[in-house]
Amino acid sequence: MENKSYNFEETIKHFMFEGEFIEAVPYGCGHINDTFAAYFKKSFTSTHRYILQRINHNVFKNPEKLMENIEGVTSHLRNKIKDAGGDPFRETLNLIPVKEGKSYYRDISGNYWRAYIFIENAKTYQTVESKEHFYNTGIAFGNFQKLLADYPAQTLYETIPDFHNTKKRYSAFEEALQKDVKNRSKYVKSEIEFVQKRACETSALVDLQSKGMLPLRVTHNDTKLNNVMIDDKTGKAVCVIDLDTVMPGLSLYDYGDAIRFGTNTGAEDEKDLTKVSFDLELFEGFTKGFLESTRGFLTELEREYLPFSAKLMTLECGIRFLTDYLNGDTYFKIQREEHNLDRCRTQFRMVMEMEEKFDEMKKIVINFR
Ligand code: ADP
Ligand code: GN1
Ligand code: MG
Repeated sequence: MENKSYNFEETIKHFMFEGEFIEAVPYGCGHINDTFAAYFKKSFTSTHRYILQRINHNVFKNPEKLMENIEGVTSHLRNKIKDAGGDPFRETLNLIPVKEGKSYYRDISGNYWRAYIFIENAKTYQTVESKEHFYNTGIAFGNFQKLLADYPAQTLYETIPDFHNTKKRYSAFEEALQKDVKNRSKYVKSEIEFVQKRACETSALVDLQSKGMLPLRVTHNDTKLNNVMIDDKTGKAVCVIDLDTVMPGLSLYDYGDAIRFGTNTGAEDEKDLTKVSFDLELFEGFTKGFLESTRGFLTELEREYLPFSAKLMTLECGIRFLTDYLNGDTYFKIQREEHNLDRCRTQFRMVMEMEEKFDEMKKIVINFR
């Protein structure tokens, strides 16, 4: 996390937190928002914590509308969870109200803050621990779509328009390449060629959607492994978090992006590409969970495109990292020079392996019919 100093004392005064504020420490490893664990003292012996987040308003241009989405979606999920006899304080995010009556606080510097109940006795993972772990993640993301299937999608604000429009992501890459503001294109000739060779594939899903062949659903759109909290005791998924990009989208975006991140045997930013490979066993685990929890509503064409979506979402993410590298690292947080380039290279390695194993991926999906 960037070394920014915030006036936490002032910010926390506006939320209906319980107890006496102790400190806020950076938490998690997202690339966009700033997340903190805020600790409070209730008595001499007990402390508790909340999640406190600064919304990145360079990325999310309208935080007020974004928060309306989150309020609507979490309250819908809460009702469904209650009806099913689940725990509404643990199985979905719960916003802490702000004293002025809103769900967020805007500080004098223009930063937007929100807070959530901290889901304890559960955690997120940066890499998959076992096939079972990824199977449970598949269930969680499939279930998330199922619970939101009757949500009025037209009321959702598009927090980042065309977020998974891979065709437009490709155009943004071409524009960055043409401008080449940092004069970096000369260092990435093979990566550029890699993307250009696959240009014609980038429009496949958006074209099917615009022809009405793939249905728009309420989707999460950022289905990284670390956006699912796993219960420490049971190993089962407790809660899908990070709801900033919940928007109308394709089911395939959620499936594909989860496969992109979770089936990588290395880290997303691994420099040593010999550690990066596409794990077909894990692919099978997630696919099983996702197909089990979406049974009954996924269409035949959606199922058919699952393997392709995994490859496309991986290519898209690599294109985004490469674009940001060419633009001078203005979007994703970086911790080192060439961080975006390292990330881009892992994605392209994964794309290559998925291309090699494409027939096996297809067989696995067909097996779960
Ligand atoms: P980002 O957009 O930066 O990825 P997230 O909303 O995913 O931010 O939060 C970052 C990390 O904080 C998560 O990976 C998770 O470990 C933790 N986290 C987020 N919300 C909660 C919560 N309500 N309870 C416990 N941990 C949380
Ligand atoms: C960002 O915020 P985080 O780290 O969960 C990005 C995703 C990318 C991901 C790559 C709003 O997700 O789209 O897939 O990085 N989120 C946004 O790691 O752009
Ligand atoms: Mg996250």
